[in-house]
Amino acid sequence: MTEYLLYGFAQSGNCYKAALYLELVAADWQARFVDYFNGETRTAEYRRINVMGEAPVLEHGDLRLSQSAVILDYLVERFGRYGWNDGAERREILRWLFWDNHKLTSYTGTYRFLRTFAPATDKAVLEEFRKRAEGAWKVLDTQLGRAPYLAGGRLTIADISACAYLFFEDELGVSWAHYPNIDRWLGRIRAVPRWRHPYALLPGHPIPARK
Ligand SMILES: N[C@@H](CCC(=O)N[C@@H](CS)C(=O)NCC(=O)O)C(=O)O
Repeated sequence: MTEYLLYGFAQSGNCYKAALYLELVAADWQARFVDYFNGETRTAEYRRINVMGEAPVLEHGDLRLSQSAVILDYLVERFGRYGWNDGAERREILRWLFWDNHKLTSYTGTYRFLRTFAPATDKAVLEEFRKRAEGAWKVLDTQLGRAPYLAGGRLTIADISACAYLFFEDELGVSWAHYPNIDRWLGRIRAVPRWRHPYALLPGHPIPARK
């Protein structure tokens, strides 16, 4: 049995945030596939695992955690990597984690879902989410023009969180060449030893047949 069990699936950038951390630190972990596209997160059994009905969930011994930012915070506590050295750094990391969850991942992930996975999407709704995602990408690009990583000079869980959905550029219909600071930052993250694309790290790609 492995030490860490991560409930997740390949299309989920939120699950990838935890998976990427575990992989980068060479943790003893494995994935437990969540069949999101067949409705598993909406079942009563899954709601007993996570009342929020979301993946990722991380199990470590008797502990069961949800919310990717909480999982990343816990993993920093366990492995001591990609975290903070003092209170000011911790607050800066938290600032970007909250921003990512609220503005970057939420709009980018929803836009990608509507564009790539939803059976039919109203054009105006799609355009609205694109506009909001682009607003977040501009903020990110500006910050990354000031420092190589979100919270300063080195990779932290803020970057591990914020980068997740941006590796799906084909499905987002974006070329990061239009956001040169994001482009260079994604290149730096890709170059970290043990980095893998979400579709290579978590089970469920391509999407299994509908039941
Ligand atoms: N803020 C949460 C978001 C998690 C989330 O939205 N997960 C999606 C998959 S990417 C999910 O499981 N959705 C299930 C549903 O809404 O039914 C986190 O960072 O963990």
